[in-house]
Amino acid sequence: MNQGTVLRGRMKERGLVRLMAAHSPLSAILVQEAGFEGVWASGFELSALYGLPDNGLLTMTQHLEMVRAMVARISLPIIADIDTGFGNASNVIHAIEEYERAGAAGVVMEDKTFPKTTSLAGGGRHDLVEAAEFQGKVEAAIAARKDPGFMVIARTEALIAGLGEAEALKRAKAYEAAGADLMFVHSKAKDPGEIESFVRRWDGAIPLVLVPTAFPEMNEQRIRQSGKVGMVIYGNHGIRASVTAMRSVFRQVAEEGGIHGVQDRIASVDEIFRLQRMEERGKIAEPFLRGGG
Ligand code: SPV
Ligand code: MG
Repeated sequence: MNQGTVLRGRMKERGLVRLMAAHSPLSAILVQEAGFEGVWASGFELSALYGLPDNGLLTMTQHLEMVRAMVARISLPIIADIDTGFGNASNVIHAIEEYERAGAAGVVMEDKTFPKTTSLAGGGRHDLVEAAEFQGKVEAAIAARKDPGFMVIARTEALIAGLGEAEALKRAKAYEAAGADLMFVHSKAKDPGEIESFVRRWDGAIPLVLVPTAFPEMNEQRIRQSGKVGMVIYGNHGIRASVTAMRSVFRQVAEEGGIHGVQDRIASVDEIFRLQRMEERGKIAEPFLRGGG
């Protein structure tokens, strides 16, 4: 079954599905083991992994390759963050074909101009394309998918760009009319009020998607209350957790002049072997190994 269909099924069952960000197959494995319903192949996380800002610097190929590598290691549905769709409707068609073929469950595409500015940065230029142009891109995505289960999630950055709630609602309705399966509305307001107000006024038929990074007090219990949100994405907690953990361990080793003090607070080598499924893979190859090879 198509992975998008799997995720749609989980959403129906649970009301709300939870996606955690990953930037590598290993982090995706950890997302799966933690019990989330899906993986968010975040552009922000992958950019950070390369030590670059999330401003459209990575290519589609780089992101797609990472999605392929994740798909090969987990069974959980993966929603790919394709930013602005890498260009116009023609680029979107190509991207959808590639991401669907790669095994993604769907994509999120946002209504910014290319190159976009990362959403959570203070200030920055947040220019949006005309709603009609973005409708064309959503329609192109829908037309390009082979399996109707593949999810096309439209994302408006109207609140991020400071254009106000009326514009955000207008755009969201336009993208729903273009055929989007879900509507992601992003906000970087420190208070959940902005998003909660949008959610209250949303009268569309498709579920909403939220990323509560800027307003963490909006937990799942609170998100569920409206009955209008089908997906919550934890956008960058994988890369942030890894930075905190690595920094702390690296500093301790540097300060203490050895690794003796960190042994008990990091994963064991055996644990990494387990995550690599080393034993299993060794057994698979064993009958075929001949001679000294
Ligand atoms: C990402 O994780 O790449 C996102 C979410 O698009 S955010 O960074 O909050 O814009
Ligand atoms: Mg992104």
